[in-house]
Amino acid sequence: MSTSAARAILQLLPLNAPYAQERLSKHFDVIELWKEADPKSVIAERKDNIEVVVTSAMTPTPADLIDALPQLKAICSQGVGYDAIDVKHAQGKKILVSNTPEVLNDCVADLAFGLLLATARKLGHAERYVRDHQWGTDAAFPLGAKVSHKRLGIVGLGRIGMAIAQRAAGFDMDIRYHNRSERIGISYGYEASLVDLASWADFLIIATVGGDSTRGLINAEVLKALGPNGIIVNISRGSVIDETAMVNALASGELGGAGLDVYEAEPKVPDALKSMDNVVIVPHIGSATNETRKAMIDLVLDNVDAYATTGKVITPVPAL
Ligand code: 8YV
Repeated sequence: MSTSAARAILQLLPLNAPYAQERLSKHFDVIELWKEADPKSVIAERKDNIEVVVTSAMTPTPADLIDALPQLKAICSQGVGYDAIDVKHAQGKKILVSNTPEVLNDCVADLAFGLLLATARKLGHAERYVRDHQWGTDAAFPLGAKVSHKRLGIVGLGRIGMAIAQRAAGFDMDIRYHNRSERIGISYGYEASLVDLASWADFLIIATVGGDSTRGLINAEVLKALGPNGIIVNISRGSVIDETAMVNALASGELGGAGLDVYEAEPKVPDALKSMDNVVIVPHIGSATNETRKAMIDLVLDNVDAYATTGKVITPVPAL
């Protein structure tokens, strides 16, 4: 680590691309904080040079870190979600914050549909049934639920929500959505009441932002309205669903099934979910494809380059 007075970048996590470090060090002296034995003293020593922080959607970037960096001008994050970054605090100090929207829409929407199909058609359970040598035994495999031509409710009709709706149209599904406000010019039906949407829907896919504004949005009442044949899919943030209420509803049969990519306290997954056959659980892999992760990393690097050369970022997080 160089102690020069060069413009420095504080990188909180590795960017898994062989060319990333070379691109970052084009404009900045790169501090690879995850390699440091004593990160706090490194920050104290270099605080007057650090202009940029590189972080990710799942890497905490709190106000006290932001306050420890008096020269900080930009926070460039890998990921579309920014609930782990104190964006309001940063923006209050005129610090730019960028994320990586759009480039992951397809893969996250594909996984949402994969989880819906896997849960409705019991793919995880069926896989275990064959691997556990039950096929051909007396234990008949239970029937699943049809997906095509069913009613899909989307909670959070943003970029990823729209990509999910596009896929649902391919399955001839009826689509309605709930947002904080109705979107103009959208052909899908708007439900101002989340409970009404859940009562109407066969399946509910959660594609909202995370953070305080949506914490516990999907509560026991909404889950009850979705019902014993209903299936919930979550590819946004675990905090959006009241996880205890969901586990109880699944255990009592009040809720039919769940396909989950995100959890309240990742990587911790409630043990109760692990023994349920009507639940599909995967480890936050929404954007985890070679193509999409490369595109996300490239957009982080493009944002850093843009800041270094123009003082602006390409994909700023909206003002909160
Ligand atoms: C993570 C995500 O970035 O983009 C988001 O908001 O949650 C994911 O794409 C990814 O899992 C890396 O942490």
